[in-house]
Amino acid sequence: MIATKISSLVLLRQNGFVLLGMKKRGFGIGKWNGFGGKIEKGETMLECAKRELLEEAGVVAECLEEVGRLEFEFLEDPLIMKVHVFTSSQFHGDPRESEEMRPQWFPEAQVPLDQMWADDRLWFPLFLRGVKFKGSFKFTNLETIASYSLEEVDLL
Ligand code: 6U4
Ligand code: NA
Ligand code: NA
Repeated sequence: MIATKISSLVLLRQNGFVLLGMKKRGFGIGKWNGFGGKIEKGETMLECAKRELLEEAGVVAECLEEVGRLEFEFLEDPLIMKVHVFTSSQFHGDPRESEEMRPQWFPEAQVPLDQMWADDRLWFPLFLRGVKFKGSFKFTNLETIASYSLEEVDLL
């Protein structure tokens, strides 16, 4: 049996800025990333995205839109990670630091791609252009992609 882990990832945008969080613990520690986490029993993907954003950044998003689907595999690890990427430019509350994340707004032209997951370098340009995307990435370790596919799609 192949185990699958399903998680959300939320990237808020406003006035030419993107909100990222410095991950303070757990998977991806030390990297800037969107906010998100594993789906819980009985919850939809959208509910998961909204809950994780509130828990990790203290922000309530209105009308999150799903813009991307990503799949990750690591060499010699049978687990497949599926990540649903959401965005919104409408939300309530000022981002505040949580136990998991330290939020910071970055100008779209100065997203710290060298301190993010290696796949972000590949799909962030599509995200910033506002197109939908699907990608699949095989990592050899936490920093290196061995092979991948990435495409723009009309429907996810
Ligand atoms: P919980 O407690 O569910 O929040 P956590 O370990 O933070 O646990 P997890 O394992 O679902 O959550 O993944 C952490 C977050 O990082 C999710 O939002 C998905 C995201 N993520 C994982 N791999 C990624 C990758 N290669 N590129 C990327 N985001 C990734 O941009
Ligand atoms: Na998380
Ligand atoms: Na979480």
